Amino acid sequence: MTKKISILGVPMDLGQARRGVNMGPSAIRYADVIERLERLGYEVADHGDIEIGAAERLQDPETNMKNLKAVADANAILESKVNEIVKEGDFPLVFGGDHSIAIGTLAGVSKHYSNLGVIWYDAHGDLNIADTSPSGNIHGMPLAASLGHGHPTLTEIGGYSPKVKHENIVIIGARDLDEGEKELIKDKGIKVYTMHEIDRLGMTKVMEETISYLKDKTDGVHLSLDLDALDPSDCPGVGTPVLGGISYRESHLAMEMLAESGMITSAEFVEVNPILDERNRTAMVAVALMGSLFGEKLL
Ligand code: B3U
Ligand code: MN
Ligand code: MN
Repeated sequence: MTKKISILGVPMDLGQARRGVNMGPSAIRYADVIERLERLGYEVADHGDIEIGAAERLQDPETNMKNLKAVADANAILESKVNEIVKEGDFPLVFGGDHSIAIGTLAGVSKHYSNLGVIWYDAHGDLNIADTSPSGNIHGMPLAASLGHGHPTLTEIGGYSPKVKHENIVIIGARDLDEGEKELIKDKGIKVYTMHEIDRLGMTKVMEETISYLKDKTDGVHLSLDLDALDPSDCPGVGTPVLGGISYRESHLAMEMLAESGMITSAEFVEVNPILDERNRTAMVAVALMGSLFGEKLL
């Protein structure tokens, strides 16, 4: 892993309906992320937040997608910033914002790899397209868009599609999937570790399998970590909490195993909503997990 980390905040809340997730980047910084990473020996450059335009909160009448243009515009800016960071040889570490920003992050990262792998750590699949989405919220669509499914306004960000292949992704922590998402998973044979497999196999085995599944066929791996993957008792500050999630301890183990693997080349931590949180706990969990991802050890 490179020793230089470039942080980018994306105060985006237009991909979903609840206010406050735009303050996620501030909450994460407030939880001392820079100090924590510097203590591990990294050089950390904070590039600040990208600007999110004020949008009319409108359901696009043609597409059933909320704030489509504003979400796409922000992701186009994010794509170019992330692209620059990777070009410089730095590790891009992106703070959300809602999960719709993964479209721009992946667009900026993926052009630098011929076979990017993606670990999608989430209670949800984020595999909806407008027709299958129950909500019209774009934060439920970024993985589909990155695979090339859905509206061209989203799939073509960065000027190319797809950003990732179906066989190069692993979803971990799923426990709330819509019907269309289930069909896509079955149809394409997407690798998913639901809570059932995590309980049954244990996180050690899940991560061993994930790492060996991606290791030989990818030349870089992006970690897209939605804090709602964790149980709401550990991470209450998220917009769509789902009971029965991954524990704080299991998540640390997962991050530690990824650190040992040395395979992660970019990451984002999304859906931290300080308004719904208890004393910034969810942001503090995010920062603690980043510590483990970047090699923090007790002894
Ligand atoms: N699958 C639902 C709910 C959802 C997706 N992502 C989050 N919630 N965070 C949807 O609206 O697409
Ligand atoms: Mn998500
Ligand atoms: Mn989620």
